[in-house]
Amino acid sequence: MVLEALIFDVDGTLADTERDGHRLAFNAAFREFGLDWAWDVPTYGRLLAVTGGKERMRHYVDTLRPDFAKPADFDDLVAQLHQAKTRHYTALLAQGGIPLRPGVRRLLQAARDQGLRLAIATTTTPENVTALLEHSLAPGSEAWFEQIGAGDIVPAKKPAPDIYRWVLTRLKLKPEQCLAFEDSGNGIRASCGAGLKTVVTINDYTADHDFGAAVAVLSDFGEPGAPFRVLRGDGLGKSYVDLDLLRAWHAVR
Ligand code: XBP
Ligand code: MG
Repeated sequence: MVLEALIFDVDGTLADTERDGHRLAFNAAFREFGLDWAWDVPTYGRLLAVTGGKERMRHYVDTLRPDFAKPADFDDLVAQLHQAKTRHYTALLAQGGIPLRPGVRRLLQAARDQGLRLAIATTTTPENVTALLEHSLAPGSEAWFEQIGAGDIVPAKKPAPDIYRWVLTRLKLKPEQCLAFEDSGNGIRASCGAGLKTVVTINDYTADHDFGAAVAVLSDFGEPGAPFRVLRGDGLGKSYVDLDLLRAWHAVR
């Protein structure tokens, strides 16, 4: 089948947003609310096992803060904290805080030039996607993506396949007509669960996750003069990901 569309995860895939983005924004929200919660780098790595910011905060309290006396309106508190966190995170992005990962801009531009359709399937909040695209990709670049599946649009977040299925339905495409791009174990369980061939670019938080189902696992997409490392799969002698390589991976049986 012909490759028609590329579906991208956001956090960890388009940009390294977790350690120095989301984590800092959570901590700023906790301080704003006078809470003594503070997520250091290793703790946040463990908390990433739970996708979704609201879900992650609840998981933190349930597993690591048995001492915290939950107020009767705990769900409200979580919702307010999450709104504050989103405000801190989008402000950080507006300051140009987080660059795209190597090769992301080039690949998106090449896909557009060649008429491949683009979409997003992410666990994060829609405002965060808009802010990242606007400030780190290009003003107005949200319009490059035909469908943006984000946040609470489906109740079951990754590793459930629902967000990918939602995007596929809206694109009116079969999984065999697309490639997905992910960076994490939860992400690839979601994409592969929806029947999508998946290319993985790892990061510090996800390097030891199980990517056995990936068609290729890479250090990053690479750039001319800044080659990627191929950790799994066949790089076909290339030093960076281009559309020919994506089409070759898409054709792998
Ligand atoms: C991203 C996430 C999100 C963000 C926070 O996962 O796990 O929870 O860390 O987002 P993926 P919100 O890359 O698999 O989509 O705070 O906006 O929920
Ligand atoms: Mg991710």
